[in-house]
Amino acid sequence: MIGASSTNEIKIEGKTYKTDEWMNTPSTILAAISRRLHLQPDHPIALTRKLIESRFPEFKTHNELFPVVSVKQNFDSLGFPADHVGRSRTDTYYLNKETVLRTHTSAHQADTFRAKESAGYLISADVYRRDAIDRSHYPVFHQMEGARTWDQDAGAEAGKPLEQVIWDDVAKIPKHDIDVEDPNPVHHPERNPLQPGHSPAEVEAMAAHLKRSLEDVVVAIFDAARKATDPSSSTPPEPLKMRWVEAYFPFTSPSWELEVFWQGDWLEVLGCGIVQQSILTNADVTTRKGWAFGIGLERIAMLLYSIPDIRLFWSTDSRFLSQFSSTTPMQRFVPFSKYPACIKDVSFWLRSSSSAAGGNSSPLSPTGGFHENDVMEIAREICGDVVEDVRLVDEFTHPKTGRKSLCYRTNYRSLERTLTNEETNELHEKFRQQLVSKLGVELR
Ligand code: FA5
Ligand code: MG
Repeated sequence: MIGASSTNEIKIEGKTYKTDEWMNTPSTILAAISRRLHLQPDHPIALTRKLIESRFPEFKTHNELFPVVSVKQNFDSLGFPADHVGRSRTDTYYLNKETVLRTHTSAHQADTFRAKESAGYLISADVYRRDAIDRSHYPVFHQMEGARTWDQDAGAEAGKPLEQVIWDDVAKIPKHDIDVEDPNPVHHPERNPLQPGHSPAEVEAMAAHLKRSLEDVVVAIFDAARKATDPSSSTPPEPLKMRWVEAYFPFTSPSWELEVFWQGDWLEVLGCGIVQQSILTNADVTTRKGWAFGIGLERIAMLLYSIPDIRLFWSTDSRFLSQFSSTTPMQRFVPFSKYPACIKDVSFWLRSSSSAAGGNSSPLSPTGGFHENDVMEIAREICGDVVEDVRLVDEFTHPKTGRKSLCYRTNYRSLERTLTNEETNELHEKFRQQLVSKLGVELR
């Protein structure tokens, strides 16, 4: 149950939150909280979660953590610098200055480490972000966090160096024969440094354990996808190609991302790294070191079932839901007929910087700055799931006035039916008008 009242309070599933000028969460987003796709027994997100969980049998699982968290949990506890873009209202849904919808499952790292329940844990949950609109990005999606730590005295107790204890654990991970691209050194002094107190040998062992565990997940997903019956008996799934790339997260070092080749392009499926020791210390876990990862469940489910568009996960159409079951053998997804696309452009002038600096501020961008995520949010607000993607197709600056013009191309297409002309025209007109009223742009 969601309710807003004039007293600047909002009620979400029985909990009351004060709202203030930081509030930027639309009711369409709040409505997603009750869906809990990762807990619906026959939903592909839940089935994907269970398949991944089965690769980590000794890990403790947490699947019911509430999505409203503090800025402290989501950012401060993880060492995000005060000026990190992730904290901005253009990227994150706030209820008030101190309270957000979690942007990632890492928001629960500190608390889960502090509970000291097990050497390994998994957290699956819905997460919320203002982001791009396309086939693999959605403002609400699901992540699974995983972490595994070792006591730094474990080696001494076993009469061998700690790295050897970790390598012994690496040997327990199922082997695969896929050639994985990994051109990066395990650590790099500037780009991907070791932490003080971490020896190169320990980090190499932890990195191997982390990477082998995650490769095992992707291989298991592809094996399941290959075995899945294909009722339409179309082309077989693509051969598996994966690569590791260096990454940066404030809460791990060194850090990496894993990408999988999918439908002609590299798709990022997860981020991971060696946990910053300060997080463990702040969580009162002073004698352990280890790794953490955060995986996008939709991205993995798309690989597993050949689901072509991330919006489908939110569909309540039985032509989608009836294709997934926990009791029958896995089937690849058979797309129902593809309905026609309707492409429309909108071009506009940004407010010139002089007027932006004046009092002419918009509700979404009180500082007068323009952010593409605001365009995305307006499109989602008006069109819901009828918008397939929105992309910048042209950009230029007037040589005399210095004003900047942008052109966005919107692809309107329902997954469930053919849209009428009147309907798309009406949506597009609303979209244009809200760009003006909310962002203060001038249509061309
Ligand atoms: C994170 O969220 C980090 N918390 C991951 C992490 C955890 C790193 C623990 C280190 C240690 P990132 O923003 O890259 O990282 O998101 C992780 C994954 O979520 C991505 O690889 C992708 O699979 C998925 N993802 C991100 N944005 C979206 C989106 N808008 N829609 C669907 N999936 C997304
Ligand atoms: Mg990423």
